[in-house]
Amino acid sequence: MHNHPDALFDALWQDYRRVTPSADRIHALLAERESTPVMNDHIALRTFNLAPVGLEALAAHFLHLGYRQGGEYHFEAKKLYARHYEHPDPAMPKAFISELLTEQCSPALQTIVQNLVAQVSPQAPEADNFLYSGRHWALDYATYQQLLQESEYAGWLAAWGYRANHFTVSINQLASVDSVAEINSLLKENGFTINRAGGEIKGSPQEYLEQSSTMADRVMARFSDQQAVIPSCFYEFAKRYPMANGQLYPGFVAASADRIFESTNAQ
Ligand code: OOG
Ligand code: NI
Repeated sequence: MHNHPDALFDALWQDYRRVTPSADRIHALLAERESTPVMNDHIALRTFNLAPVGLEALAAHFLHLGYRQGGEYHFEAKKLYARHYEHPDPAMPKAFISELLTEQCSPALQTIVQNLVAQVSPQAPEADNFLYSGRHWALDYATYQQLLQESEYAGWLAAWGYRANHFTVSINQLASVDSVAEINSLLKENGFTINRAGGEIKGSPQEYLEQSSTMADRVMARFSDQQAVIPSCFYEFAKRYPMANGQLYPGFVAASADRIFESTNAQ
């Protein structure tokens, strides 16, 4: 496992930008306007709740780096459970880790997913590079389609495996942009597509968190029997507000997160 968060986040970013060209372009657009580096609020990771790849196996990489467990979140309709992890140094990005509750899914999905996870070597999740190691299983296009029909999340995860599902720009740290509404205008002026599920701005100052995201890029992915253009990853933007004690809200908002998951849906 990595010994400094910067090394982990740099490696995650290099992998993510390769499959998310729009994030790379938006990052450049922002960096050009800013005199200090663009900071990340959080990243998100996805997994199945099966050994050896359950949420805890991913979280171990962050605990090793001095992160602590934060809030937990339930998504009943999507059959997901999530937790966030935060570092004592608030400049370090948070990690939002979710897992698919496979036992709540159809027997057909369970069989497919058990077969995928059985191909993961038991030692793999402890490797330095696990969180950006991609897919650990063979997957044909028809199986991908079958998973997608039941769960967009399962399809995405089967196709892309272990990597940052998104990075999130911290609007609080930007000098040239003050609000989610402003970021959204900038994105639209530059031709990017915003996730409109539940409205372009998710959350509110009353919930201490406002967010928006792009829709995932569509890029060529390789399956065992063919290649196909499918949704990859997206870019997110977050503005946090101070709570009564003056500290910025450190958590997530389940109702907003529920719609942000849909940024990887087929458009
Ligand atoms: C995570 C969606 C939730 C947030 O900021 O609320 C989220 C995902 O799509 O894997 O990132
Ligand atoms: Ni997010």
